[in-house]
Amino acid sequence: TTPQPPHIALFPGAGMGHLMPFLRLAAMLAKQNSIVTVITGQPTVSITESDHISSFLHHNPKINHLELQLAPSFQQADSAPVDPFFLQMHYINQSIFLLHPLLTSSSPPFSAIFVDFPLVAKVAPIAKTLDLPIYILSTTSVAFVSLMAYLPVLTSNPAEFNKNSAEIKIPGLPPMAMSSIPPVFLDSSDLFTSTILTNCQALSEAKGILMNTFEWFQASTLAALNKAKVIKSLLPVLPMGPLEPYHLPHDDNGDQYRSWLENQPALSVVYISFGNRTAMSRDQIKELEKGLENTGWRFFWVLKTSKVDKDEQEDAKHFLNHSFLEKIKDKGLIIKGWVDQLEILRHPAIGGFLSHCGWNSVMEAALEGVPILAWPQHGDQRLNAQVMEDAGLGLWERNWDWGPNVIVKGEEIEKKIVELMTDEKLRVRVKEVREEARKAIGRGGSSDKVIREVVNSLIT
Ligand code: BUP
Repeated sequence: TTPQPPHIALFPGAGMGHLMPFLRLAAMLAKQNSIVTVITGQPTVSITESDHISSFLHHNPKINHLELQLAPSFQQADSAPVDPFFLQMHYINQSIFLLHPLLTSSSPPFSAIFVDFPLVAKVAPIAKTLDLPIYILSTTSVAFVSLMAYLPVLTSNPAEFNKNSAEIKIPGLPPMAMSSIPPVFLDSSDLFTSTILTNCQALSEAKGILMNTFEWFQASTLAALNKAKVIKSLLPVLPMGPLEPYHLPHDDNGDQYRSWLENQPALSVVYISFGNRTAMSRDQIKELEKGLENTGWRFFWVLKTSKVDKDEQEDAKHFLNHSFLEKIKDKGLIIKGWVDQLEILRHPAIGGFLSHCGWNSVMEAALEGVPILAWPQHGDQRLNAQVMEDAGLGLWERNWDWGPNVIVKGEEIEKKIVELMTDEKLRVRVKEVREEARKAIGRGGSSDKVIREVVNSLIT
């Protein structure tokens, strides 16, 4: 009999930072002749997610889509006190009984399911009854995965893991500064923390953790995990990134910034984005304005002023100082709303990236060879910033913080941007990072081999 291509289900949780890597992997698998079905919780939290899913499916007609319809009582109330993206993960988990019928009604039958970490504990028993291998697709760094995997041990030892600890020690890894650990990890009843703890218990149900990273970038942490130094029973951690970007045709929305970028000299522009769910305070926006006004460098700033795009106010000008807008009109562009980040990072005018260090952003900067100035905020971002700095992809000013009580001054921002844009040694090193990233995903590279091995193991 001729071998049958595997049919793989991909099941992301909530937020663009989760959706993008799943769709990237979906497109890569489809190119390698797998049959691919993407499962999404509906309705999504943000308009950006639903628009992006539609456009992706429209341009990838071979990829199938199944919707897990969340019960109306689980759909988001407007004034949810908890982060709406975490809440959505919770609602998807609450509605997971709908997954079994979705999986069994599909033809040809599924060969495997690749699932987001926050969903694994609920999906694993269903996959087991169907005899489906399950893999986790991680959306963060290996460092943060190690921390999550070790969290049950940490929380069971409050004498060493408390707010007065200076650092934590995970076997096989360099110590981690307590300031880089999300403070909510000290509270096991917090929704984010309890979700992680619950899903850690199901880690051994999966066959492996697929990582959007490459061997060269995080070699020592990968080795520590895979040699079972961190957690004895941990499953294989499989670096298969940077996940390859797919191309969606332009929509007209981007015409303004595309023509602006075309008119900027090479390596003259700092690209500024803190991700899709990070709203900056008005006071911090003022300081960033001052810093940008004084650097002399050109800039492209993607401005967010609310967590969920539905709540965004129309006009960026509303938030910015009128005199600032006048002064910078020849050298700066401010966009409110979604941009094609990867296309921007790839543009020859871009010389640096002021970033929150969401993991996808770090991998995209590595792939395009753009040095980062890290300004992490919460969650995995400080550990990601550390990994990024250790790999030589950029700079991180550890004193910079976010939040109601900390405002980073304009002069400091100005100084660091100048450093980022003029550090020639860094630029050389970042080219090397880019070469290594491309080698990893090129034919026969370390990441390419991993993805082929996983797919081959699913062919029947
Ligand atoms: Br914002 C923004 N365009 O305008 P991270 C983001 N992205 O293409 P985190 C755009 O979204 P979240 C925009 O390239 C990356 O692939 C970006 O993921 C893309 O951030 C993804 O960098 C964002 O991992 O997610 O914090 O995980 O943006 O939802 O906060």
